[in-house]
Formats: sequence, C-alpha cells, structure tokens
Amino acid sequence: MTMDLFDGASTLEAQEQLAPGAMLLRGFAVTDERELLGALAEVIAQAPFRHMVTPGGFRMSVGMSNCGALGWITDESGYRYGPIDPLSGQPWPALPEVFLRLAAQAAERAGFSRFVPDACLINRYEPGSRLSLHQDKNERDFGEPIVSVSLGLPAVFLFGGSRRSLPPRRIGLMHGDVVVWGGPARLSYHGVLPLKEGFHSLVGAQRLNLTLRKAG
Ligand code: MD3
Ligand code: FE
Repeated sequence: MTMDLFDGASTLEAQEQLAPGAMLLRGFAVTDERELLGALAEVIAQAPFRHMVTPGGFRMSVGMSNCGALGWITDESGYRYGPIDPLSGQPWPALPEVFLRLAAQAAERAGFSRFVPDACLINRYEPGSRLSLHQDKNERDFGEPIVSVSLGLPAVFLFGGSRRSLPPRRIGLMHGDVVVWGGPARLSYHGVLPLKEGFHSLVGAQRLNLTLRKAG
C-alpha cells in the first residue's frame, strides 16, 4: 500500500492494489462529495430509482437508475444496455461533468489513460439490500475498466475470483472510496452483503454506488 499527502486539502489518501487490475483508492471522491450528490439528485429527479426484475422473475432489493448514453436494465427478457429509460420512455439523463472527471482521474491513477464512460449505473442500497455474486459482462469491450464510487453508509463488498465457486474476500467500502476494476480483475465475480442499518450525515440511511462504464 502507498500513502500520499496531496494538494493542501490535508487529506490522507490510501491507494491499495486488491489484485492485479483492481485498485482501491480510499477516499478519492470525498473532496467532490457535495458536487457528486448534487448532480446525482438532478439525475434521480429525471430517472427515479426503481426495483428492476431479473430474467428469473426476482425483484432486485437494490434500487437502480442510470445516466449516460446507455443504461443497464434487466427485465423478464434479460440483462442489457439501452438508450431509453423504460419508465419514462425518454433517453437517460446525460452523464454529469463531475462523474466524467472523477472517472477519468481515478482510471488514470490506476493506469488507464483517457477513460471516457458512456454509462453510469446508479445503485441505491437501503438496510437489507444486497447484490448476489455476479460478473459484469454486458459491456462490449472488457479491455475497458469499470470505475465504482461508494457514497453514504459502509458496505461489505465481496471480491471473488474468475469462477463463482472460489471463496470471495470481504472488503469494507466506505463513503468516498473509489475502485478501478480492469485488466485481469475485470471479469471477477463480486457482490455486496446485506446493508446494515445506519445513518450517514450527508447521504442518510442508505448507500449509493456509481459504476462508470464504457458499455457501447
Ligand atoms: C469488479 N455494484 O453495479 S461496485 C454493479 O457496490 C455492482 O453496487 C456493486 O457490482 C455495488 O454491477 C459493486 C464494485 C464493482 C463494480 C463492478 C465490477 C466491482 C467490480 C466489475 C468487475 C469486477
Ligand atoms: Fe457488478
């Protein structure tokens, strides 16, 4: 792990490689927290959180929305990206500049230059919400990384291997933590344990997770 003091904000930032291709940037988004949450509120006003249904017919406990040219959706016919919010019949809201800037800066730090996402899946966890072990493989190019941003209540993230049967590591993800998933880590299984009750001073009784992706 490397620690570096930066830019007069007197923030101590830790950078930790979880595995080849998986770089955890502790607190990387904290300085942008208010701008991120403000932009997020505007997106959610246009495209509210909804509980999507899996192809198997299960209602997801995580509330989801999207912004960007493409949004991730699931329904009875499958998992996919599409340009239209099925709830409004309108295009997904545009990606806010602050999302684009943060994603590019985090990706750069992890060794991916010029990362330009075209999709952002927004996950809302309420106490009890969980995400079972899965791979993200609906994107066109697995050579592109995914940048995840955690806001609000802490969660236990499960970081597995290339097969579902391999036991996952448990990693605490806190407000402001950013993880860049690329290279050999890109297709690893991962999930989130049920969220515990709590209250975050800026975000309230929930956890919000942004995943910035190049989907198309
Ligand atoms: C590792 N989200 O949206 S973020 C997802 O906290 C998702 O809401 C979780 O899994 C969440 O698909 C985890 C961390 C994450 C995101 C994408 C990954 C880890 C990943 C893609 C590949 C490998
Ligand atoms: Fe995922």
